[in-house]
Amino acid sequence: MEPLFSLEGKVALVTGASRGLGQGMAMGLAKAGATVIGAGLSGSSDTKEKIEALGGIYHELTVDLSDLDEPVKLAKQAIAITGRVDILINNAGIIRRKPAAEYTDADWFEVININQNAVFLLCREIGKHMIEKGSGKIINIASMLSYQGGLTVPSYAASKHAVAGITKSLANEWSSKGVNVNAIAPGYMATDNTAPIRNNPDRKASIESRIPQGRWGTPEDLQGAAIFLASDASNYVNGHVLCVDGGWMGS
Ligand code: GCO
Ligand code: CA
Repeated sequence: MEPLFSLEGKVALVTGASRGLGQGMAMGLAKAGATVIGAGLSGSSDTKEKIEALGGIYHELTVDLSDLDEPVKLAKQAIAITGRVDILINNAGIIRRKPAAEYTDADWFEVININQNAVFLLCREIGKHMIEKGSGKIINIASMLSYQGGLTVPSYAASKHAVAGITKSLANEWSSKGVNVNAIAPGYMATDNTAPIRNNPDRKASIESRIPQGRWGTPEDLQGAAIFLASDASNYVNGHVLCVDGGWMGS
């Protein structure tokens, strides 16, 4: 592999790595040579098998990021495994689909806690460690709803706008300290998150008709962007939100 993109010798912490986009990005980083620490809810996951089948090294940590004591603990546990974390992908996220007037307090706060508050706390904890060693790559997972309001997903849209804000504000502070903070904004991806809208024929057709590539994205579609933003190839890229969306944002 072109050395600029190599992650040989690097250690990556990926949240929500047990399936979907997190699993796809974890596999991408492993293919580029990184040791991956995947954090997720307890339960079955085939990420370890998949990464080991690629010849990669994978460590699994169990975490429930709805508990805001967990990010600090997770950061400590992850750093303890090899003594370092060079790459952080804040991917774990949830969504609640309901008209705003029917939202419960939990529909608001649980999404904000996982998608926004836990993201900041993990950035802070791992960021401190990266600042100390003078280098690091943080990749936050944003969304098309970092730009748009979406339909009946108000806490998700708010949290994803916040992810873009966290990314830009930390980039302003940490770019001079060797820590690159960027985000990936996936487009409409065929994962659990979008199953309800893919199961609604009208919504599915209207989304597909707006995607210039004419298809839903897959976890593999994020691998190139993740490797780029995790590697030396992006050393002069800071505070950027990279849309990987088959053209959605321009359409
Ligand atoms: C929606 C979708 C989005 C996607 C994705 C878009 O209802 O508009 O579910 O929320 O999940 O984040 O990038
Ligand atoms: Ca607690």
